[in-house]
Amino acid sequence: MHKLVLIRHGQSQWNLDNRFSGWADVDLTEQGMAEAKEAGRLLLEAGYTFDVAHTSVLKRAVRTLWGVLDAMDLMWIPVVTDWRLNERHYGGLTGLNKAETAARYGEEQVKIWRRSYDIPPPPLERADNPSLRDPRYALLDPSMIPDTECLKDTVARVLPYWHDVLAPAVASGQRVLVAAHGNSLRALIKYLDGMSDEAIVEMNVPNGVPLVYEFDEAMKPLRSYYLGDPDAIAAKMAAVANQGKAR
Ligand code: DG2
Repeated sequence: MHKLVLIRHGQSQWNLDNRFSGWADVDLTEQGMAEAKEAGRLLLEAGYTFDVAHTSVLKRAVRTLWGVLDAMDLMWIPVVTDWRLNERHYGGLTGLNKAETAARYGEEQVKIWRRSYDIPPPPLERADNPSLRDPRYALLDPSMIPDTECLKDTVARVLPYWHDVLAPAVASGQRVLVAAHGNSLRALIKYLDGMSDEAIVEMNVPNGVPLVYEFDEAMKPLRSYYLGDPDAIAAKMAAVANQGKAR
């Protein structure tokens, strides 16, 4: 049996401020780093170890990975960063407050922008897209850099990373940890769990909680489960869902 551990980064400054983050490179809060360390402690206590770790090119995920690995005394393992694990690009919503956006456009519209499978938020003007001038994307063909993304678009870049990089590593017996984001993980989870476009709408990923997947020898997912207190995890998931409510 093979295992894979996924983790959404701990609380970021813009999670705390309730702002759409997407590709904006916001850092963790103190609570976010504490969540990362706690996740590492839980993994260690449950007997997990890792041979390799993968994360996005955004510091909230990278720093979460550092916190988990530090708590596990595994800072020496190889770490791969890849833009395909980045958060879904939030387009013209990037930086806006989610509750204020709901008050202005309605909660239904914000839920469509946050959770619909194939309706993207309004795009950034191409010329205003800061990622085009960001050195971390310099080697990327500019046509790959989005101005906005719906979950379907995110699936289209996350799944090749799964098929080409992550799944072969897990299948070869490597113990793999992935630190990523709410929606890049929803893209992967949708695929692994065979969820419909409708079912994924109601699925929210809590910050800083390890999610374990078990696979058979043919890499068929057998089951998945979060590590930690179920009530606390349910409360974190509900808090994510409620971020789109007008307050
Ligand atoms: C959040 C997810 O991404 O937001 O981009 O604002 O995981 O990087 O904090 P993350 C963002 P929602 O889709 O849950 O609103």
